[in-house]
Amino acid sequence: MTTNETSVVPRVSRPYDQEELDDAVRNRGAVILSEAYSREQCETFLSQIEDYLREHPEEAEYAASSVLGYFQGETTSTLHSLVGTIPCAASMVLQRDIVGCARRVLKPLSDTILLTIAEYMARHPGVERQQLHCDTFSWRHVPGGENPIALTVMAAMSDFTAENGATWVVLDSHGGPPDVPAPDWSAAVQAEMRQGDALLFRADLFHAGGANTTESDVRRIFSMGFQVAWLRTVENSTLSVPPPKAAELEPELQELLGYSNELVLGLYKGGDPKNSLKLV
Ligand SMILES: O=C(O)CCC(=O)C(=O)O
Repeated sequence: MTTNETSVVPRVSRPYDQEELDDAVRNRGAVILSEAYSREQCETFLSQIEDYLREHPEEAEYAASSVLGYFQGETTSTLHSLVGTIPCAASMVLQRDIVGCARRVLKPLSDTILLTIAEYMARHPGVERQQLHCDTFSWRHVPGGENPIALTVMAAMSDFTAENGATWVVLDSHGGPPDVPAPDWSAAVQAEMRQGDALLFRADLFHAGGANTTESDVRRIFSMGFQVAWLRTVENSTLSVPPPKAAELEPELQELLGYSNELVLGLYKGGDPKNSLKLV
Protein backbone atom coordinates (compact mmCIF):
# COMPACT_ATOMS: atom_id res chain seq x y z
CA MET A 1 0.00 0.00 0.00
CA THR A 2 1.38 3.42 -0.85
CA THR A 3 0.07 5.12 2.29
CA ASN A 4 -0.55 4.15 5.89
CA GLU A 5 -2.25 7.39 6.90
CA THR A 6 -5.50 6.52 8.63
CA SER A 7 -7.44 9.46 7.16
CA VAL A 8 -6.66 8.67 3.52
CA VAL A 9 -8.43 6.01 1.49
CA PRO A 10 -6.00 3.04 1.25
CA ARG A 11 -4.60 2.68 -2.25
CA VAL A 12 -3.03 -0.35 -3.92
CA SER A 13 -0.90 -0.31 -7.06
CA ARG A 14 -0.21 -2.97 -9.67
CA PRO A 15 0.69 -5.75 -9.13
CA TYR A 16 -1.98 -5.74 -6.44
CA ASP A 17 -1.29 -7.67 -3.27
CA GLN A 18 -4.47 -9.73 -2.70
CA GLU A 19 -4.15 -9.80 1.06
CA GLU A 20 -3.62 -6.04 1.25
CA LEU A 21 -6.57 -5.45 -1.06
CA ASP A 22 -8.93 -7.72 0.86
CA ASP A 23 -7.79 -6.40 4.28
CA ALA A 24 -8.40 -2.81 3.26
CA VAL A 25 -11.93 -3.59 2.07
CA ARG A 26 -12.79 -5.80 5.03
CA ASN A 27 -11.24 -3.68 7.75
CA ARG A 28 -11.17 -0.05 6.59
CA GLY A 29 -14.24 -0.51 4.36
CA ALA A 30 -12.67 0.86 1.16
CA VAL A 31 -9.69 0.73 -1.16
CA ILE A 32 -8.61 2.40 -4.40
CA LEU A 33 -7.10 0.18 -7.09
CA SER A 34 -4.79 2.40 -9.13
CA GLU A 35 -5.09 1.72 -12.87
CA ALA A 36 -7.76 -0.95 -12.52
CA TYR A 37 -8.77 -0.08 -16.09
CA SER A 38 -6.54 1.17 -18.89
CA ARG A 39 -7.06 4.55 -20.51
CA GLU A 40 -8.09 2.72 -23.69
CA GLN A 41 -10.75 0.70 -21.85
CA CYS A 42 -12.19 3.89 -20.34
CA GLU A 43 -12.29 5.70 -23.67
CA THR A 44 -13.87 2.70 -25.43
CA PHE A 45 -16.46 2.48 -22.66
CA LEU A 46 -17.31 6.19 -22.95
CA SER A 47 -17.59 6.13 -26.71
CA GLN A 48 -19.84 3.03 -26.66
CA ILE A 49 -22.05 4.75 -24.06
CA GLU A 50 -22.22 7.86 -26.23
CA ASP A 51 -23.14 5.80 -29.31
CA TYR A 52 -25.82 3.92 -27.41
CA LEU A 53 -27.38 7.08 -25.98
CA ARG A 54 -27.37 8.69 -29.43
CA GLU A 55 -29.11 5.66 -30.94
CA HIS A 56 -31.58 5.35 -28.03
CA PRO A 57 -32.82 8.83 -27.14
CA GLU A 58 -35.62 7.23 -25.08
CA GLU A 59 -32.97 6.28 -22.49
CA ALA A 60 -32.69 9.94 -21.46
CA GLU A 61 -36.29 9.77 -20.28
CA TYR A 62 -35.70 6.65 -18.20
CA ALA A 63 -32.66 8.35 -16.72
CA ALA A 64 -34.64 11.46 -15.89
CA SER A 65 -37.28 9.45 -14.05
CA SER A 66 -34.88 6.99 -12.40
CA VAL A 67 -35.99 5.79 -8.98
CA LEU A 68 -32.39 6.38 -7.96
CA GLY A 69 -32.66 10.00 -9.08
CA TYR A 70 -33.50 11.17 -5.57
CA PHE A 71 -30.13 9.95 -4.34
CA GLN A 72 -28.17 10.73 -7.44
CA GLY A 73 -29.16 14.35 -7.87
CA GLU A 74 -31.02 16.03 -10.70
CA THR A 75 -27.99 16.75 -12.81
CA THR A 76 -26.93 13.12 -13.02
CA SER A 77 -27.51 11.08 -16.16
CA THR A 78 -27.76 7.36 -15.61
CA LEU A 79 -27.76 4.27 -17.77
CA HIS A 80 -28.52 0.90 -16.19
CA SER A 81 -27.97 -2.79 -17.01
CA LEU A 82 -24.93 -2.12 -19.18
CA VAL A 83 -24.11 -5.78 -19.84
CA GLY A 84 -27.20 -6.07 -22.06
CA THR A 85 -26.40 -3.01 -24.16
CA ILE A 86 -22.78 -1.85 -24.06
CA PRO A 87 -20.39 -4.26 -25.84
CA CYS A 88 -17.36 -3.68 -23.61
CA ALA A 89 -19.36 -3.87 -20.36
CA ALA A 90 -18.78 -7.63 -20.07
CA SER A 91 -15.01 -7.21 -19.85
CA MET A 92 -15.36 -4.16 -17.59
CA VAL A 93 -17.46 -6.17 -15.12
CA LEU A 94 -15.03 -9.07 -15.26
CA GLN A 95 -12.04 -7.03 -14.09
CA ARG A 96 -10.26 -9.98 -12.49
CA ASP A 97 -8.81 -8.16 -9.46
CA ILE A 98 -12.16 -6.63 -8.58
CA VAL A 99 -14.30 -9.74 -9.10
CA GLY A 100 -11.69 -11.83 -7.31
CA CYS A 101 -11.74 -9.52 -4.31
CA ALA A 102 -15.56 -9.49 -4.32
CA ARG A 103 -15.65 -13.30 -4.30
CA ARG A 104 -13.18 -13.54 -1.41
CA VAL A 105 -14.66 -10.78 0.74
CA LEU A 106 -18.25 -12.01 0.26
CA LYS A 107 -17.23 -15.66 0.71
CA PRO A 108 -17.87 -15.89 4.48
CA LEU A 109 -21.58 -15.30 3.80
CA SER A 110 -22.02 -16.80 0.34
CA ASP A 111 -20.23 -19.25 -1.95
CA THR A 112 -21.70 -17.59 -5.01
CA ILE A 113 -22.22 -13.95 -5.84
CA LEU A 114 -24.30 -11.86 -8.22
CA LEU A 115 -23.72 -8.67 -10.11
CA THR A 116 -26.31 -6.44 -8.46
CA ILE A 117 -25.87 -3.38 -10.68
CA ALA A 118 -23.75 -2.23 -13.63
CA GLU A 119 -24.45 1.39 -14.32
CA TYR A 120 -23.04 4.49 -15.98
CA MET A 121 -23.41 7.80 -14.24
CA ALA A 122 -22.43 11.25 -15.47
CA ARG A 123 -22.50 13.78 -12.65
CA HIS A 124 -22.69 17.18 -14.25
CA PRO A 125 -21.56 20.60 -13.06
CA GLY A 126 -24.07 21.89 -10.51
CA VAL A 127 -24.88 18.48 -9.02
CA GLU A 128 -25.16 18.77 -5.25
CA ARG A 129 -23.41 16.68 -2.65
CA GLN A 130 -25.46 13.58 -1.80
CA GLN A 131 -26.42 12.66 1.72
CA LEU A 132 -24.10 10.14 3.37
CA HIS A 133 -25.69 6.73 2.84
CA CYS A 134 -24.93 3.01 2.70
CA ASP A 135 -25.85 0.94 -0.37
CA THR A 136 -27.29 -1.71 1.94
CA PHE A 137 -30.18 0.60 2.91
CA SER A 138 -32.53 -1.29 0.55
CA TRP A 139 -31.97 -4.55 2.43
CA ARG A 140 -32.98 -2.66 5.51
CA HIS A 141 -33.68 -5.62 7.79
CA VAL A 142 -30.41 -7.46 7.22
CA PRO A 143 -28.35 -6.99 10.38
CA GLY A 144 -24.89 -5.48 10.04
CA GLY A 145 -21.77 -7.31 11.11
CA GLU A 146 -18.19 -8.22 10.45
CA ASN A 147 -18.84 -9.56 6.95
CA PRO A 148 -20.53 -7.52 4.23
CA ILE A 149 -23.42 -8.79 2.10
CA ALA A 150 -22.48 -6.58 -0.83
CA LEU A 151 -19.68 -4.49 -2.32
CA THR A 152 -19.82 -1.41 -4.52
CA VAL A 153 -17.37 -0.15 -7.14
CA MET A 154 -17.06 3.42 -8.42
CA ALA A 155 -14.60 3.30 -11.29
CA ALA A 156 -13.34 6.63 -12.60
CA MET A 157 -14.01 6.86 -16.33
CA SER A 158 -12.78 10.45 -16.09
CA ASP A 159 -10.64 11.96 -13.34
CA PHE A 160 -12.39 12.29 -9.97
CA THR A 161 -11.29 15.57 -8.36
CA ALA A 162 -12.30 17.40 -5.19
CA GLU A 163 -13.93 20.07 -7.39
CA ASN A 164 -15.91 17.76 -9.68
CA GLY A 165 -17.29 15.78 -6.74
CA ALA A 166 -15.02 12.77 -6.15
CA THR A 167 -16.83 10.20 -3.99
CA TRP A 168 -16.74 10.85 -0.24
CA VAL A 169 -16.27 7.87 2.10
CA VAL A 170 -16.23 7.52 5.86
CA LEU A 171 -13.55 4.92 6.52
CA ASP A 172 -14.33 2.42 9.29
CA SER A 173 -18.04 3.36 9.29
CA HIS A 174 -19.15 -0.12 8.14
CA GLY A 175 -20.72 -3.01 10.03
CA GLY A 176 -23.35 -1.09 12.00
CA PRO A 177 -27.04 -2.00 12.30
CA PRO A 178 -29.24 -0.98 9.36
CA ASP A 179 -30.68 2.01 11.23
CA VAL A 180 -27.32 3.40 12.44
CA PRO A 181 -27.28 7.19 12.05
CA ALA A 182 -24.95 8.65 9.43
CA PRO A 183 -21.60 9.79 10.80
CA ASP A 184 -20.57 13.43 10.88
CA TRP A 185 -19.30 14.89 7.60
CA SER A 186 -16.07 15.85 9.37
CA ALA A 187 -15.14 12.14 9.29
CA ALA A 188 -15.51 11.88 5.51
CA VAL A 189 -12.62 11.89 3.03
CA GLN A 190 -12.72 12.24 -0.72
CA ALA A 191 -11.47 9.53 -3.07
CA GLU A 192 -9.70 11.56 -5.72
CA MET A 193 -8.75 9.30 -8.63
CA ARG A 194 -7.24 9.38 -12.07
CA GLN A 195 -9.13 7.97 -15.05
CA GLY A 196 -9.00 4.15 -14.76
CA ASP A 197 -8.69 3.98 -10.96
CA ALA A 198 -11.46 2.17 -9.10
CA LEU A 199 -12.84 2.70 -5.61
CA LEU A 200 -14.06 -0.59 -4.13
CA PHE A 201 -15.99 -0.46 -0.88
CA ARG A 202 -18.28 -2.41 1.38
CA ALA A 203 -21.89 -1.57 0.62
CA ASP A 204 -22.44 -0.99 4.34
CA LEU A 205 -19.86 1.82 4.35
CA PHE A 206 -21.17 5.40 4.52
CA HIS A 207 -20.33 7.31 1.36
CA ALA A 208 -21.73 9.99 -0.95
CA GLY A 209 -21.15 11.55 -4.33
CA GLY A 210 -19.63 15.02 -3.97
CA ALA A 211 -20.83 18.36 -5.31
CA ASN A 212 -19.61 19.19 -8.79
CA THR A 213 -18.64 22.85 -8.46
CA THR A 214 -16.81 23.08 -11.80
CA GLU A 215 -18.00 24.97 -14.87
CA SER A 216 -17.77 22.12 -17.36
CA ASP A 217 -16.03 19.05 -15.91
CA VAL A 218 -18.51 16.15 -16.06
CA ARG A 219 -17.51 13.34 -13.67
CA ARG A 220 -18.03 10.02 -15.46
CA ILE A 221 -18.50 6.83 -13.47
CA PHE A 222 -18.75 3.14 -14.22
CA SER A 223 -20.49 1.84 -11.13
CA MET A 224 -21.12 -1.78 -10.28
CA GLY A 225 -21.94 -3.88 -7.27
CA PHE A 226 -21.72 -7.49 -6.19
CA GLN A 227 -23.95 -9.18 -3.63
CA VAL A 228 -24.39 -12.48 -1.88
CA ALA A 229 -26.32 -14.74 -4.24
CA TRP A 230 -28.92 -15.88 -1.72
CA LEU A 231 -30.77 -12.56 -1.66
CA ARG A 232 -33.25 -13.62 -4.34
CA THR A 233 -36.35 -15.71 -5.02
CA VAL A 234 -36.29 -19.50 -5.37
CA GLU A 235 -37.63 -19.41 -8.92
CA ASN A 236 -36.36 -17.10 -11.60
CA SER A 237 -39.84 -15.90 -12.52
CA THR A 238 -38.99 -13.14 -14.96
CA LEU A 239 -37.21 -15.75 -17.11
CA SER A 240 -39.94 -18.36 -16.83
CA VAL A 241 -42.71 -15.80 -17.35
CA PRO A 242 -41.13 -13.31 -19.77
CA PRO A 243 -42.77 -9.96 -20.56
CA PRO A 244 -45.09 -11.04 -23.43
CA LYS A 245 -46.72 -13.65 -21.16
CA ALA A 246 -46.57 -11.52 -18.01
CA ALA A 247 -48.32 -8.66 -19.85
CA GLU A 248 -51.49 -10.82 -19.97
CA LEU A 249 -51.58 -11.39 -16.21
CA GLU A 250 -53.23 -9.48 -13.40
CA PRO A 251 -51.14 -6.65 -11.91
CA GLU A 252 -50.95 -8.41 -8.55
CA LEU A 253 -49.50 -11.54 -10.14
CA GLN A 254 -47.07 -9.47 -12.22
CA GLU A 255 -45.87 -7.93 -9.00
CA LEU A 256 -45.48 -11.32 -7.30
CA LEU A 257 -43.43 -12.57 -10.25
CA GLY A 258 -40.96 -9.73 -9.85
CA TYR A 259 -42.36 -7.16 -12.26
CA SER A 260 -42.12 -4.73 -9.39
CA ASN A 261 -39.49 -2.79 -7.52
CA GLU A 262 -38.93 -2.45 -3.79
CA LEU A 263 -37.20 0.89 -3.19
CA VAL A 264 -34.20 0.66 -5.52
CA LEU A 265 -34.29 -3.14 -5.83
CA GLY A 266 -35.47 -4.87 -8.99
CA LEU A 267 -35.14 -1.79 -11.19
CA TYR A 268 -35.55 -2.03 -14.94
CA LYS A 269 -34.16 0.90 -16.92
CA GLY A 270 -33.91 2.87 -13.68
CA GLY A 271 -37.50 2.28 -12.65
CA ASP A 272 -40.48 -0.04 -12.33
CA PRO A 273 -40.00 -3.27 -14.34
CA LYS A 274 -43.71 -3.13 -15.20
CA ASN A 275 -42.58 -0.63 -17.83
CA SER A 276 -41.21 -3.62 -19.76
CA LEU A 277 -44.77 -4.90 -20.12
CA LYS A 278 -45.80 -1.76 -21.99
CA LEU A 279 -43.11 -2.47 -24.59
CA VAL A 280 -44.45 -5.89 -25.67
O1 LIG B 1 -21.23 9.84 -7.22
C1 LIG B 1 -20.57 9.04 -6.53
O2 LIG B 1 -19.36 9.03 -6.53
C2 LIG B 1 -21.30 8.09 -5.62
C3 LIG B 1 -22.70 7.84 -6.09
C4 LIG B 1 -23.55 7.11 -5.09
O3 LIG B 1 -23.14 6.74 -4.04
C5 LIG B 1 -24.96 6.86 -5.43
O4 LIG B 1 -25.44 7.34 -6.47
O5 LIG B 1 -25.66 6.20 -4.61
